[in-house]
Amino acid sequence: MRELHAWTFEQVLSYLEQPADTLILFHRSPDADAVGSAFALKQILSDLGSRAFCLCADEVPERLRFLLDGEQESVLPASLPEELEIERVIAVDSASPAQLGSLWELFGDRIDLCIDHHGSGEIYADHFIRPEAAATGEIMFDLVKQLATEERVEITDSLCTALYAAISSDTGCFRYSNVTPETHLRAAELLASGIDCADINHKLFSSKSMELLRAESAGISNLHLFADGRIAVVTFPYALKMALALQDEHLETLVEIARSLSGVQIAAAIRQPGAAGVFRASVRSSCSYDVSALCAQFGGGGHAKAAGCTITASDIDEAMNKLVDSIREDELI
Ligand SMILES: [Mn+2]
Repeated sequence: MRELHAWTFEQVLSYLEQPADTLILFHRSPDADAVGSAFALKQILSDLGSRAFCLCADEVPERLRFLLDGEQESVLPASLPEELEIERVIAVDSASPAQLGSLWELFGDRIDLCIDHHGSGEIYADHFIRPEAAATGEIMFDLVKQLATEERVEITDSLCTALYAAISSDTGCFRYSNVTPETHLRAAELLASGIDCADINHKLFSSKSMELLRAESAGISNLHLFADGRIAVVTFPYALKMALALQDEHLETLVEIARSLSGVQIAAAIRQPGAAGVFRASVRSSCSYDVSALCAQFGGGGHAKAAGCTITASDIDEAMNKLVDSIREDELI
C-alpha cells in the first residue's frame, strides 16, 4: 500500500499551478459545498492553464444547477469528454471512498490529492484537510485569494457565487456552530465582490419544489422520538418514496425536520434509497455529543455535529433501532 501524505497549503498551490488535464471528483448526493468547491476549483485550474472536468456519481440536483453556470451540462461519468487526458485527479469535500460512490471504482486508485474539511473520515489519498474550515469552500476561498494577489486567477461573479454558496450551504446559512469569525470574513469579501447573496440563499434554503414539500409533509408524519424527546428520527422507507413519486434528492433535508423540534439534541433522518435492506442515515447533534463517532460505528463519518452512515437492516425500523441503540443516552446533556 502506498504511503499517504498530508500536504501543506503551499504544496497544494504549487501543485495546482502545474498545467495538467484534471478530473475533479466530489461526493455523491452532492450539496452546494461539494458542487461549489468543485466548480471553483475548475475555474482556478482553467485560469492556471489546465483543462478540468467535474465528476460525481450522482447528478447535481435541480436546485443547485445554477452552480454549473453553463460550465457543464452534466457531472455524471458518462459525460466525461473523450479529449480529456486524465493526468491528475483531485477529490474535494469527500471524506471517504464510500462517499465517492461509483467514482471510487472508476478512479479511486488514481486520486492524487484530496482537499477537504472533514476531520473524521477515511484517508484514501494524499490530502490537504483543514477540519477548522466550516466548508471546503473556505479552503478554496484561501487558494483563490492567494492566487488572485498574484493575478493568476480572475475573480468572477460565478467564482464568488460558487464559493459563497459552498460556505453558506455547509453553515446552514451561517447558523451552525462550525461558523468562525474567519467564515464571516471570507463571506464578507465575497459579498463585497457584488454577488447577490439574497438570491443565492433563497435558492439554497427557501425555494422548495412541490416534491420537497411533499417529502417534508410525509417526514413530519414519520417522526419518532426517543429518550424523552432528546432524540428524534425521521424515517422514509422506499415504498413511501415510490408512492409519493420522489427522488433521493428530495429527501436530503429531512433531518432538518427532526432537528427543528425543540428539545431535540440528536436528530436523524433514515431513508431507504432502493428496495434492498440498505439505509442511509444523516445525523445531527445540537449538543456536545459527537455524531461522527456514532456514524463511524457503521462505517460512516463526517463532523462532530453533522455526520452520516449506511446501515444494513431487514427494515427501516430495525435500522432506526440500531442507530438509536448505539447512542449513549447518558452522554446527552
Ligand atoms: Mn463540506
